[in-house]
Amino acid sequence: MASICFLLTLLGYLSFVAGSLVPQEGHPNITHSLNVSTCPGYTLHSLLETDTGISAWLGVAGPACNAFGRDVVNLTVEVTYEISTRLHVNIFDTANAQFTIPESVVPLESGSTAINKNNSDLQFNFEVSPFAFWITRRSAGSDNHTESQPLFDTRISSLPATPISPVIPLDNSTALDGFPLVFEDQYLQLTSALPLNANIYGLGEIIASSGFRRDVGANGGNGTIQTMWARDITDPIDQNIYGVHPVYMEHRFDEATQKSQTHGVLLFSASGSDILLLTPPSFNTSLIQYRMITGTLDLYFFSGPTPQTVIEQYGQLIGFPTWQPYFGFGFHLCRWGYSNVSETKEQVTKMREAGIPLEVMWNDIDLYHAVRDFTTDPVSFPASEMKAFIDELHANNQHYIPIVDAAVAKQINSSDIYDPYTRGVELQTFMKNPDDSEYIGQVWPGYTVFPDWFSKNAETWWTEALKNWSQSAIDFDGIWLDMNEVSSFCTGSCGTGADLSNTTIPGLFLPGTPESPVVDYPEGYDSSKWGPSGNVSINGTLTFGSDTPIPPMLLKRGLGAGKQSGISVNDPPYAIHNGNGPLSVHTLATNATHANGLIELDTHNLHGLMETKATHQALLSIHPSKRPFIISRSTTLSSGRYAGHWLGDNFNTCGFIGNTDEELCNRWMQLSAFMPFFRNHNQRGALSQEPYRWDSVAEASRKAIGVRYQLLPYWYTLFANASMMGTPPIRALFYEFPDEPELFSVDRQFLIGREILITPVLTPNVSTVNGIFPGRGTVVWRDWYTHNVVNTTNDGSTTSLPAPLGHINVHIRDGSVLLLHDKPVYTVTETRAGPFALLVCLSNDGSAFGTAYIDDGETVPPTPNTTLTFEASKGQKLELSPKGSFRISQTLETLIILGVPREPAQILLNGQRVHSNSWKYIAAQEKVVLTGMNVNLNILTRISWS
Ligand code: MIG
Repeated sequence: MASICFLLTLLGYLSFVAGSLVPQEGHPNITHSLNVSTCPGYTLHSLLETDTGISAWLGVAGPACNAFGRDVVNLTVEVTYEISTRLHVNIFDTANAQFTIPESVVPLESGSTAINKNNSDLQFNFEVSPFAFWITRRSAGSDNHTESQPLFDTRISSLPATPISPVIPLDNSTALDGFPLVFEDQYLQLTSALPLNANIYGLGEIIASSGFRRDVGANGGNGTIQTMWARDITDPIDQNIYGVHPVYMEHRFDEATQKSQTHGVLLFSASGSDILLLTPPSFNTSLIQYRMITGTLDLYFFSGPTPQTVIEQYGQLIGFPTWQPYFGFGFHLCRWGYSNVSETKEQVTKMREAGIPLEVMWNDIDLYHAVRDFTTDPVSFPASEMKAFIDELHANNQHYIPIVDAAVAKQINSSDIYDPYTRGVELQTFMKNPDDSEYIGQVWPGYTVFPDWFSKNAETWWTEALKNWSQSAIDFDGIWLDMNEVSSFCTGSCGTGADLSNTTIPGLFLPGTPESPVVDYPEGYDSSKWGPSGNVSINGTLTFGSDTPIPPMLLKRGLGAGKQSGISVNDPPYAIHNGNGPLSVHTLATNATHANGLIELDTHNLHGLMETKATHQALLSIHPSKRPFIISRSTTLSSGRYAGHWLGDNFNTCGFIGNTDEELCNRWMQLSAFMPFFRNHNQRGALSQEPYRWDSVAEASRKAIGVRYQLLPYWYTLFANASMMGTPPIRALFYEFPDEPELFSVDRQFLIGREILITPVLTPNVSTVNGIFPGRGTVVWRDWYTHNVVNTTNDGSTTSLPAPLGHINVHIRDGSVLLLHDKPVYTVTETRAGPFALLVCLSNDGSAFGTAYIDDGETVPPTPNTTLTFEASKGQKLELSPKGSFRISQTLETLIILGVPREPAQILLNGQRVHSNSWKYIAAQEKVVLTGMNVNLNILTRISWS
């Protein structure tokens, strides 16, 4: 029988497991919790060890505790040394009854590879009873102090029962007696020691109050409960949001040697879960604890040893990011509330009149007829007019992207023709209730059904719907996937037995309607000056009044904990800390059923990925030669193979929720120009915020977009490297400078690739910004605009930079060579057709290096491509060498070399003296500029100066 101990109150329990985690109200069904620490753990009974790994069999080590489900008696542990940098530890129920992510959903690159364990960077170590394991780095020890502590260590589970040390004072009556391995059908728990106050990054998707570096509960931090449950919610702080990524990176720095090493840990799971980071009082380690409600404990360890290599190794396993088309890097304009085709067209016209490049025009659900997917409204967006409009965009080298919502409208009656629904019923592609009836939820169109991505015909049906839409009216260039967490506005199958003709949703009004005005203005907004429209040019003088920083949003954290009950998949015994409370709120009930019998409880977190994957396939089938351009709101492990992501309903800057103002939009348009996906999107009913609305924003946007478009070959190369090797295009400063601890928490600046440092303004009403310049004085950083060398500090402290409104700080690292578009014009296609420029920033020793990946920017790889390598060396020479089969038709016209200390007497281009009219020297920036070069990039070119 179950030995269940109702030991602690919720509060006591939380402080017990989570140090100083602050409990908050909000979770409806929590009254008490169980003491999992008394669970028996497991004993290793038998073992088979080979050169490439270990198979071990475990049995439960004592009376079952059945804490939040039933203890699984027999477990198997498979340890595989897959490649030298990756170790796989899979702990699963020997009976194989638990849900695991099907290979068809996330095909891992691991396949059946295995290596001799002696060739692995990582080592698996274990203890028999209670079973515990720890992962070490083979190279650790001798010259390396950073990792005397194992990378991962579950021996925390074998802390002596009583008396225990150290004692955690709880409610004065209870003491910690360990963190045993728990493996039940509805609850799994695994705990590992981390270094005290470890540097942990990842475990998304989250907007964490701690910032990029996660709060492990040391040094006065509260610790972290990261809940993994995809959720449609307007960007709260510290709660689960749209995506689920149970992977983290730990960066270890050793004070003694001043050196660092990084590793990564992936929990390959789709389970609803809580991942806790905590430091119990008086512990000399911090902890990570996984608490899952389904699945198995399937772990992968990546040895790094740098942040960048960890990310590459992770990509190598789950798949690299998809290839993006070149146009995707252009500027995108969108809003919810362009209510008809002429209003949409008007944006395109106004953008052109203002000279602000517009690459892609978008429409939101306003486009639809009766808010139904794959339709156009016959009155406001007639198909013929949309067709003509999109044709015109294409003729102007511009693009068009519409939204697709995840839920599909249910037909109201038999005279209501809606083919995507009837066809789906025919092909059996929709989710069911446990009794096999149709699962009916509710979204904007009223009652809806939901694609069952596990059903046999789902992908065929989806492709057909997208193809019909694209051919009949909307010849799209990409697809925007919204609401795919998946979102449903009612609880349970609310349309079952209901009056289907009733499509009004009680209490739910579109934003901007009289019932739901958008009243949220930026801090300091003065409606008496700017009126309700806000779109008043203020001629450069900021009238914004306050210089207090924007306070963080303090939203309630939903709180869950264990609840003993019978088996009900709509109400699992352990309540993860879902911000919405019960799992089925604002999404499908967890008892919704898939064609193959799988329940939503197990598969919920995969919905977005599966829809994205199906859409990617559909787009390939519609335009086989074109790279699919997709953004998805919900993502999980491997979503990047098929699509990009946008941030959902973020609060207003020139972002989504609420109203914006001129200053915010100005800063935000400039910052976003240095993000991979650059889109201005707005809520229905809020103030208009297109960049042409204010003179200052228009000017700031033109300037920042100009820089972005110059840098497109650089962006494109970074993304090619991501698709080929998993190298992250956007980098935290410490990725590039891993031994500088002052950078470990820096998240208000970032690097694009290795070379470009962005220091945005994130506070109102300022004209300077403090930035840190990594390298502690050993790196020469030059201003993008002036080419002046920045006077940086050598102690890792910050430097104050001028940052008037309309200026974003961009700096270039030395030792770099950047291929640029020489003269950006209105669209990406036209910009691409123009000549190139090359910017060389010599380091102090006269060297510099760079590459550029070039192909047609459109067809699906493998496709002809050429990599240009640029190398400057001490002998005052520069070599440009091509490799590959793609013919580059644009010439190199301009070359700028920075860091040439003296004016050269002569410059040679392929052995020929360059005429003095074609180059100049500017002493203040140590700059040589060559113009009108007409260099063919398909052949080796040598330039030297002396
Ligand atoms: O319930 O389609 O995040 O970008 O504009 C809101 C309307 C649905 C949420 C998306 C947002 C989009 C909005 N959608």
